[in-house]
Amino acid sequence: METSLIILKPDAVQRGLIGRIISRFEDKGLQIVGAKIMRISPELAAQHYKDHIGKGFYDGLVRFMTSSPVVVLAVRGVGAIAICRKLMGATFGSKAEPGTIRGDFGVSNSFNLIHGSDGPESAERELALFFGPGEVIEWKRATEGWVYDLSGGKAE
Ligand code: IDP
Ligand code: MG
Repeated sequence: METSLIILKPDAVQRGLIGRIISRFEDKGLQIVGAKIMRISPELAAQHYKDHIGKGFYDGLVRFMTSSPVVVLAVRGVGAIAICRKLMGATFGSKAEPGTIRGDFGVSNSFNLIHGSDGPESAERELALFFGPGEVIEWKRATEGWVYDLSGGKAE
């Protein structure tokens, strides 16, 4: 099982898309194991986006991410990190395919609704930035055996 750090960005929250976006992950069969609404501080935004420091869009990105509340999620499943990125679609709303979150709900390249970890190391780093001890909950889904084929002893 993998866990991805997902952020519903300020535009998603302001536009009333929280429920519809979370539904994309639930509909797919992924499990929500952490969730909260919060305001990102400039310091946290800088840590989260440290790889983008110095890029032309960086200052605007930090202003955007700190401008209004976000919803952060920990989303779990087999291969969840790559599955979440696929559900999100390409970075720019103008390019993202229909059927993806960015493709269906937005047109902007900077206000692109959602963040998702891009690999196992960044997921681990980002989850630790946004969730404290005990905030990611281990819970057993009653439907697990219908989401995954567990007959072989592991989730298929
Ligand atoms: P990702 O969110 O798809 O992983 P990254 O390249 O990691 O994309 O960029 C982080 C965020 O920075 C993007 O989601 C977007 O909000 C913003 N961003 C990236 N490139 C640009 C750009 O060229 N113009 C404006 N904003 C950008
Ligand atoms: Mg990225």
